[in-house]
Amino acid sequence: SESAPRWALISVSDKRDIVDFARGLTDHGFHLLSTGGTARALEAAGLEVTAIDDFTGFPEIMGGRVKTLHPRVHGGLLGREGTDEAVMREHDIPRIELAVINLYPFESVTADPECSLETAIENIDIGGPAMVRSAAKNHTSVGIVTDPDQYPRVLAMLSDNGGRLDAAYRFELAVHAFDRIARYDAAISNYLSAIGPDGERLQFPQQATGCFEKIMDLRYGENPHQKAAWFRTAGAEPTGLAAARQLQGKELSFNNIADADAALGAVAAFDGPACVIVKHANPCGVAIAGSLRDAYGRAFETDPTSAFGGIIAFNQPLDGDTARDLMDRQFVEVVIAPDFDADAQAAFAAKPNVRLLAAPPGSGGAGPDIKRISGGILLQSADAASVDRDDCRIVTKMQPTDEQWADLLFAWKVVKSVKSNAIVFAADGQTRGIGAGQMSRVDATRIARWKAGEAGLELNGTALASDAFFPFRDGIDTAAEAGVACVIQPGGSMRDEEVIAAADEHGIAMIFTGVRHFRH
Ligand code: 93A
Repeated sequence: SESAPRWALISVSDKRDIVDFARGLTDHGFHLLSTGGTARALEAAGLEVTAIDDFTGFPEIMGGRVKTLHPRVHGGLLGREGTDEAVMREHDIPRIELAVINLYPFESVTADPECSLETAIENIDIGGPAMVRSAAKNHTSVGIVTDPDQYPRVLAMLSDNGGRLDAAYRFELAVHAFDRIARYDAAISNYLSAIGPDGERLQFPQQATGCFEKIMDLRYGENPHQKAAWFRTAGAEPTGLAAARQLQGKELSFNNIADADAALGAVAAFDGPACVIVKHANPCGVAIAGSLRDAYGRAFETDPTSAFGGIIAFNQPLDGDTARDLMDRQFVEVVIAPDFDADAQAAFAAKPNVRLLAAPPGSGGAGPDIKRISGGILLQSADAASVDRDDCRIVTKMQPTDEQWADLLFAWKVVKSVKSNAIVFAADGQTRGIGAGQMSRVDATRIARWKAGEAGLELNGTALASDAFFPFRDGIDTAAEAGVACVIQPGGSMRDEEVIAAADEHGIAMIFTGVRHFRH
C-alpha cells in the first residue's frame, strides 16, 4: 500500500562511509533497520534507526551470534514480488528493498599470524552471508550492497532513476555479492584447512588455487587463438608483477607477462647492479658489474641475436644513459626495474611502444609455483634455495681460486633461472654461453659452447654450472674441450666417481652444492 515503509537493512562491520550513505537513503524515503553496532553508529550521527530486535521481536543473543537469523528478516529479503504477498501479509513480514551488508573481517583478522583459532572462529560471519545470499537470490526485487565503494553509484542511481535501482544494476550487485561470499568462504576454508589439529601450519591450504582474482583480460594467450586473463592472489598485498606499475608502452601480452616474471625472478638473485635479458622464458644474457649500464652491455654481449625483442630486467632504478644505450643497441619489448629516473623515462618516451614496468625490488620469484596438468594442477613451494661457499664441497684435486669461486657462485645463481637441462658458462660476472631446455645434459653443454663461439666470447678459464648432476663423464669432457676451469653442480649421480675422475684428468676444479635446480 501507499503507506508501507521502504526498508533498507544495514548491517556492516566496516563502517566506512556508512553514515553519509544511510543519510542518502533516508533522503530517498528509506527507513533504516540495523543491527546493534551499526544502529548505534547511525543514531550517533542523528539518524533515525529501527533496531533489529525491535523489528524481529527477538533479542540479539549469544553476544550477537544470533541477531538477524529470523524469518521476518529472511522473509523480508526473500519474498517474491507478485507471488509471496499473501504469505507476507499473513505473517506480518514487511518487504526489505535494500540490504547493505559487509561481513565480519575474517580475512584481515586471520592475516595476523598471531591470530588465535578462537579469534578466527568468532570472526566467521553467519548471519551476514545468509542475508547477502537471500538478498542476492531475490535480486529481481532486492538491491544487495556489499562494498562501501558501491555507495556512490547506488545513491546516484536512486537520484537519477526515480528512487529505484534498475534491474540490470541489481543483477550486477547480486553477482558481486555471490563473488564476495565465495571468496569469504574460500578464505575460511583455506585458513582452517591449512591448520593442523594442534594449530600447526600445513603446507598448502585446501583451496590454494581458488583464491585468485582477475587483474585483466588479455588480448590472447600464448598464441592468438587462445583466450587468456591475468589473475593475482586474492586477499593479500600485491607482490611480484601484480605489484608492478606500467609507466608506458603497449598493453602487456601473455608472453610478455610470463617472460617479465622470469626476468624479475632471475634478477632478484643479485645484490649489486645486475641485468637479465629473457627470451622465451629463459635468460639469454645475465651480468653483474659496477654500474647498470655495464651490466646491461655485458648481458647483451652473451647472445645479441637472441636479445632482439627481449625482456630486460634490472635490480636497481634505471638511469638515462643505460636507457639510451639499450635503445641504441636493440629492439626491446619490456623493461623492468624498481624505478626509472626522469632522464630514463624521457629517453624511453621516444619509443612509446616499449613497455616500462616499475616493479618493487626483490619482488620476483616468490610464492608457490603452479603447473597445469590434464585433470588438475601440481603445486609446489618456490625454489628459494640458495647456496654460498660454505655450503659447497670441493670434490677434485684442484681447488677453485677466489676468482673462480665468484664465477661459480654467479653461474649457480643464473642456472637456477634457466629451464632444464641447463648449462651456464660464466666468467667475471658475465654469462658466456647458456644452454637451455635440452633433453640431454651433454647437448645443453654443446649448445652453450656453440653459442659462446657464435658470440665471439672466450670460454677458456670459465666456470660452468649445471642445474643437476652429470650422469656421465661426457658433459665434463665437453666442458674441458671448451676450456672450462671449474664446475659447480649438485653431485649425487651414481657415476659421481667417474665424473670426478674426468675432472681430475682435465685439471678442472669441481664443487658439489648438494642442491638441485630443475626448472621445467
Ligand atoms: O554473528 S553473526 O553471524 N549472526 C548474525 O545473526 C548476524 N547478523 C549480522 N553476524 C551477524 N551479522 C554481521 O554483524 C554482519 O554481517 C555485520 O558484519 C555485523 C554488524 O554488526 P553490528 O551492526 O553490531 O556492528
